[in-house]
Amino acid sequence: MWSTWKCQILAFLCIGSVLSQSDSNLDDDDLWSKVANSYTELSSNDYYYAHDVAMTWEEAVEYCAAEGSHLFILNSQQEADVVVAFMPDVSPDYFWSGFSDLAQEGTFVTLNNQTVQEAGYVNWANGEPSGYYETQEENCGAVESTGEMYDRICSAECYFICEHVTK
Ligand SMILES: [Ca+2]
Ligand SMILES: [Ca+2]
Repeated sequence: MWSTWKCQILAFLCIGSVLSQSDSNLDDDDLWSKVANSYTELSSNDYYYAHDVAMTWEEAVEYCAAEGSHLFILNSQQEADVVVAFMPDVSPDYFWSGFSDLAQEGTFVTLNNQTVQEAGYVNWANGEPSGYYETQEENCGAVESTGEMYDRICSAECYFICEHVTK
């Protein structure tokens, strides 16, 4: 439980200047073409970038979208294995992932509106999803460097990994 608290005190960076308003009328392919070189292809046509700034879950969703990407979504054990190996050695060692139960309490869906079961990877940590931390709701998805899944307070500021699948 201390790691949730620790995550919240990582609020040391301001993202306001990172997302450029002028990019808002570019489509995903244009956005992606600007950042593709900085991503790592971990499996065929599947690219990732681990951002070393801590943001809230919704800010991280927007940040990835501004790169023509999405918060990473694990679709198989094989993908989990390569992404976990790719995770930088930071503390706390978990990363925002593209799933939440913001729409319907208790039903965790990905940013593509698939349940996590449909997406293909379910590996909750012991006692997760817990729903609450003390009195605060936990609705946003994170994956630890063990590959285990957590729900976390959405306004906590955490590191995150963006994923881009090429067509
Ligand atoms: Ca994926
Ligand atoms: Ca939790």
